[in-house]
Amino acid sequence: MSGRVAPSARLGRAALAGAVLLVLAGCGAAAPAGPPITVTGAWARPALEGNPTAVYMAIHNAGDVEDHLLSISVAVAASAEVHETVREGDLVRMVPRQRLPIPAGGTAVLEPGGTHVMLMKLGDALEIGDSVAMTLGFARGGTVVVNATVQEGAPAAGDGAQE
Ligand SMILES: [Cu+2]
Repeated sequence: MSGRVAPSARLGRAALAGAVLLVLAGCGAAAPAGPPITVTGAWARPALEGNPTAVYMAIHNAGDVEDHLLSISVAVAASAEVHETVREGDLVRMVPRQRLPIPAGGTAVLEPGGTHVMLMKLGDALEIGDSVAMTLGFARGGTVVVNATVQEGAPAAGDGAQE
C-alpha cells in the first residue's frame, strides 16, 4: 500500500528538481552559445554525378533543451534535404522534413531505412574514400561542419563513440 505513495512522491520531487534546473538555465541566458551539438559517424553512399545520394550520421545534443536541424549547405550537390522514410504497407516513401528535432540530452540517428540527409543532383561523382563537407545549421546550436566519408556501408557499431 505504502508502495503506491512513495513512487508518486519521488516523481513530485523529480518534477521540482526539473523546475529548478530550468530556472538555473534561465539565469545563464547571458551565455551566447546554445547547447553543444556534436555529430559522429557521418558517411555517405557513393553515387554518380547528377544523381542523388544519402548521408547518415548521429547528431548528439548535450544541452538541456531540444534543438532542431534547420538547414544543410553542401558544395557538392545542388541542394540537401532531410528525408524521413515512411512505410505504408509495401510502399516506401521519402518525406522531406523542415525541422529535424534533436532531443535534449539525446541523439537523432540518421541511418539506412530511416531518417537521412538527401543530396540532390551531385555536381561530382562520389567515390569510396571521398569526403563530403556539409554545414548543418541548428536553431539553437549554431552551425556544425560535418565531413562525411563516402563508403559502401555503415561504420562498425561503436566507432562513433571513440571520436
Ligand atoms: Cu531521401
